[in-house]
Amino acid sequence: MKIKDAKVFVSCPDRNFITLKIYTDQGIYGLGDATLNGRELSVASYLSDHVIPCLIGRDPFQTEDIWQYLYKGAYWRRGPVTMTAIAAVDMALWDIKGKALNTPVYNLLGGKSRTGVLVYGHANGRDIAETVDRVGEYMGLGYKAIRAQSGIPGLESTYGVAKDKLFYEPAEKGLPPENLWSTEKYLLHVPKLFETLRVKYGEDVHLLHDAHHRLRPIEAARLGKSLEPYHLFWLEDPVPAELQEGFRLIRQHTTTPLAVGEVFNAIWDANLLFTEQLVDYIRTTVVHGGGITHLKKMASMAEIYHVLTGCHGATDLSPVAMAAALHFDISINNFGIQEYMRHTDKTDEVFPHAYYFKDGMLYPGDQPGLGVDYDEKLAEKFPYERAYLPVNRKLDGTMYNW
Ligand code: GCO
Ligand code: MG
Repeated sequence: MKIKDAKVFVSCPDRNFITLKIYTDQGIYGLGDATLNGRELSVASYLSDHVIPCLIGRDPFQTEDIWQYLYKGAYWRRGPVTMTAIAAVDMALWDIKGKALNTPVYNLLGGKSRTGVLVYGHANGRDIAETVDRVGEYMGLGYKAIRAQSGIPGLESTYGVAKDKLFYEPAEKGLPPENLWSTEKYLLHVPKLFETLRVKYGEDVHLLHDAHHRLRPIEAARLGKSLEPYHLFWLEDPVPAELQEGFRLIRQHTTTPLAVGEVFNAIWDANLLFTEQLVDYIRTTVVHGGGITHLKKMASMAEIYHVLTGCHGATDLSPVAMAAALHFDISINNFGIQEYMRHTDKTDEVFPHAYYFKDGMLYPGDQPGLGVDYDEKLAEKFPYERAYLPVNRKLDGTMYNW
């Protein structure tokens, strides 16, 4: 079998997605997600202008060799644009392999290690009362794990608080919106949210929280410590993680489990975090982490150091990436949890998929390959619309992490 052609599709069924389709000379095609929120078109160009011409004529079964060719062959290594492009190719090739062998991708990765994939949903509200109600709604929908975020008194907007009830979408049309931030207000507020949640719902539901890279290590240590009585499943992205050593300080002070890595794109972003056991969950997912081929290696390294996976699964990962994540999640031993932010109906119609939600779990389905398709005709109705993630400033105007 040979790769005959490949095409990049750009569409906006409620949000922008970049989808790669690889065609073979035997009529089988594979799909890959290449979406990089707010920087979508650069990955589309990387694929069409630089990667696709090198794929034609290659054997699509050679996932390892093609991965190494694209990684080592570019000379310029790593980075989100490169790794997202490589990931899209890798996903599409695994999809082709599964279809050609008539089996779901998870069977090629080791088979099922569990019956289903535990997921967490996103509850959020403008204040504690609203967030508490939303957590209740998610429990009513069957979720066993729920991330809780709430607006902060004195701040007009903050990360994780949606305009819509069920769908949280951080990117906004037009140029980047500006948010204002106060770490002190945040640190005073969050423990009250989790205290209220535990009093109301008890200990049976897993609760998670995302600090979205907004603290410095000693502040994260304080937050982790103050959340200990409420037994969080995890505290996510307490600090920006370029400085892996920064986690040593947090770790010395708190037993709240730590999750990190949705913006990582390679194993080297996490090696110290693993070898010094500074985190508990690694959040890198297929689309930004070099595909299934590279994520398998990251997860295997994590396994040695007692780190579990908790793959990113926000709405800016298309259903193709979600499917790939589920095949990966169900197959590895050191799976922890999978994030699941629901896509809108329009997105789901453009990407018909076999995976489904039931009783707090996602199931990849048993179609050959990844079990996702792309409705090109329907997608044409939704052309690309420029959108950006917000930027963040401290109250005095200093540029900060969003
Ligand atoms: C999460 C993330 C997202 C990101 C988004 C950026 O934990 O789901 O932090 O909400 O902000 O994916 O594109
Ligand atoms: Mg996050």
